Amino acid sequence: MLSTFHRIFSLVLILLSIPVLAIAQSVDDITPIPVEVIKEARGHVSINKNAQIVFDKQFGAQAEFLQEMLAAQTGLNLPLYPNTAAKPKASHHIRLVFDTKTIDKAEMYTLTVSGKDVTIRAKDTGGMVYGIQTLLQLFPTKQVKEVKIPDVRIKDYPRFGYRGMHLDVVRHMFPVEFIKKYIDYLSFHKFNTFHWHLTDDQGWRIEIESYPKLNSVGSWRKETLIGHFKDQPARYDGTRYGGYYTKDEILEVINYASVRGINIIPEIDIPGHSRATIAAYPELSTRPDTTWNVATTWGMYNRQNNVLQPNPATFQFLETVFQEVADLFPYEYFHLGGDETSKKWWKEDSVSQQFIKDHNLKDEKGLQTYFVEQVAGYLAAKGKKVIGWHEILEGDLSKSTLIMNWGGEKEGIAAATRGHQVIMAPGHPLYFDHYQSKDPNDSLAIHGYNPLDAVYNFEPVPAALREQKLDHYIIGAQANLWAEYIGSTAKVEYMVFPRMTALSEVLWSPQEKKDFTDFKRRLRTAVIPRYTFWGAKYFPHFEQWTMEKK
Ligand code: TNX
Repeated sequence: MLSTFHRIFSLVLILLSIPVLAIAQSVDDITPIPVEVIKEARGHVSINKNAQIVFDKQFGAQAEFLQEMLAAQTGLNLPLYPNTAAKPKASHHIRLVFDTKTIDKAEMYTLTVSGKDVTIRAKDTGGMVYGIQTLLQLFPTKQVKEVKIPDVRIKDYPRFGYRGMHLDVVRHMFPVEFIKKYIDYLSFHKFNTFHWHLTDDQGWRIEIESYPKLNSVGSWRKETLIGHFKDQPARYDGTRYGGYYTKDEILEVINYASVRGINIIPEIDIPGHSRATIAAYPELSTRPDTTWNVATTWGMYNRQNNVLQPNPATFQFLETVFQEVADLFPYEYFHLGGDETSKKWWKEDSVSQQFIKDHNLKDEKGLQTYFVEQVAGYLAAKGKKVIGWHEILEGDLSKSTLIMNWGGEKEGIAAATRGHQVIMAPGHPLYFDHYQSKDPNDSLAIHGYNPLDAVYNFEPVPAALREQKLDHYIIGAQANLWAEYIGSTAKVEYMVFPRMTALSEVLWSPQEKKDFTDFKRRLRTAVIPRYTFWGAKYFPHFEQWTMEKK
């Protein structure tokens, strides 16, 4: 006879044992879908607290990353051992292997679950991180004592070398903790680039030592517009708004991103979008005697003066500031903006007109190119290459400049035909600040309609370029998130999820493996549970709102 105590005791044991052994998530749910998955019908590898993470020295930081992520996701806290060190015998391992022999592409990884081990092979940080992200997708998002991962062999690498997400931190600023979270979101989705839009008319968001008024004046605006910028009459909230990231905070983000395989492209937007700059230093404007305010509304183009004047003080400023920022960021590329430079203010300014004559420039477009070339020169002195929005092609530009095209196919084709590498970031469908539904009650967005299927079906390489064998000029694509109408981190998530997940598959997976129906299945079964696990908001009505739905 069992005593009551024993009965209760065994009941407790049964209850406790429910989460002890969890079945792995299905390999069929991995998103973005991998290049090759070979399921082996044989067995499985059990990962429990006795398993070890064994890493080659190149991947020490990624081993810690895996340890941390796995512990947060499942409660399994596995010990770490460098491959060279003596270690206690363990029955199972997760091995992070540096391998330049079998891994023959950049950012590639293989993931093998077989025998007693899970093995990830890569030859660069990106590849290892993506292998880890895939592995983490095979674990459940709940506390477990042990997971059985079925034997499998995965071989995976990206379709495009540039896979970016942008974030505007000017119109609204987001805390450093959220910037890190955003980087985690990028890394999960196997993106490799975070484009950080740091300056604009409505504020400077990066600490600058050489020109301190950029922060004391330029980082703050008196108030912020309420509602859409076209609403009449315009209404303002009456609350001072602003701030900037210190250099220490930026370094913290750079370190965080580097462990996770993410490069950062900082953007300082010139020679337009410079209202915050001229508010701090009016001598750099076409009306040096004016007291400018940092912009409090949106959509300044041709409506309010926001351009730099070509004068010696301005070029001194640009050289000093761009070089100061270049010293902070360890990457190859630097974004100098160049979008929406209104020619109107230069036309009205005698100093600018004289400068155009003195330098034998054709017109205001030539002046814009002059600015770009000057800054490109300052950055070249620091070993950097430049990226600019496609409008910088209005003039004749050196071929090493990378073009970020927010126009359509036409602009992309024009840039590639002129021999520039191009990142496609067309307003339709890759502006995630545009609506994802036509529901009049949907949360306020700028305009436009970019539902999930438009993003998923987007093809970065225009057919015309493929026919002319110029497709290699398209190095990838990026979605942009302008923050005029994005006042909270929850709204950022709402606007990017699930569209960013769709873009990740456009950029990572082989074209022939894409399947929107299966993608939506994976969204429902595996990705949305991730958003929930992260505590992230997302747009839930993506089935209902499609390109057909007018
Ligand atoms: C145009 S696209 C801009 C941004 C705005 C955005 C709103 C581009 C390079 N410039 O300054 O925020 O439209 O969608």
